[in-house]
Amino acid sequence: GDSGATGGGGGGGDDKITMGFSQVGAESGWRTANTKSIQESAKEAGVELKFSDAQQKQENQIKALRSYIQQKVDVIAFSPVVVSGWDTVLKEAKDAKIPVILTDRAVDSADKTLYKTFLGSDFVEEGKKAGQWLVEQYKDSKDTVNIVELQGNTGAAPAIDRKKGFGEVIAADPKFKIIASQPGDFTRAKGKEVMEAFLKSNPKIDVLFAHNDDMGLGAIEAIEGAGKTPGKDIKIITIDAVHDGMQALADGKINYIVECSPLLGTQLMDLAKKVVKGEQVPERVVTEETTFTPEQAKQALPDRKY
Ligand code: GYE
Repeated sequence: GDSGATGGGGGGGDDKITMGFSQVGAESGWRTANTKSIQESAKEAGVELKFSDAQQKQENQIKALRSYIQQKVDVIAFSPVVVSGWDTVLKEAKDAKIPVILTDRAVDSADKTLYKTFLGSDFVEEGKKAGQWLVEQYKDSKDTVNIVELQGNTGAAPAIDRKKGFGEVIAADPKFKIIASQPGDFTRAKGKEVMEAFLKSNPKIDVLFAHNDDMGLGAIEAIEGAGKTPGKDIKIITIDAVHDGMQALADGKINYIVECSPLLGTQLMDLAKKVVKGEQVPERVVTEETTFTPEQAKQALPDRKY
């Protein structure tokens, strides 16, 4: 490599840069689409990608980051499984002069110089949109609305922020009660398992708020298994809008989906090239997203890319 003024690494020659990317895992349809987007965009952008899957374990991510530092990649990007506990390894990257880009999920490090930028969605806003739909749905009713919540993996930015945004909006009316809230780790299997437990201990559940489509899809199996009709007996709101979620929405089993885009690859490669050149980048890049009703899901499904 001839990195010279481009700093950092010993990755390829000429303009070719090497990126080390540590992915959370393969826990959901969202994650699969995100991985594909990053791999395809790297190819298109001529970025040499070293990719590793941490299977939702922070220790695996830290190991991957250390190995990228050792290999002297030009830039590191990663989607942190939880928000806390990154300062030491981020400091190591900084000392090695390797720029870091947070992708999709944030860290809670007080020292903002440990990374160059954070590209991803506004998860608080997503939670708020979910809450706003609910408030609108029940605006003419005075009865208590019993809500159960399936959270993402404990300590993850989207789990913390979606819970916060949703909670803030529904707090405006005391008729909304979250009667149970547990992590379902963003997976279908855990979503099903936790929903089964919710159904056993709570005879009257009106609404399920699941932090992603996959947990909602698992919960649908649990609800059907308990002899109830998802979307009718229990209203379901999820976040992501991946294909299987959109199909369930079109089929009336989910009532509302807040979109969270996994297609971050192109923007990530653009940012990577800039930070490697030492150019200024915004410290926060927020993805643009929408919401879907069943009718809108039917319209959108044929053209959805994931
Ligand atoms: O919503 C979920 C995935 O971090 C935004 O992680 C991402 C979330 C996404 O497992 O499906």
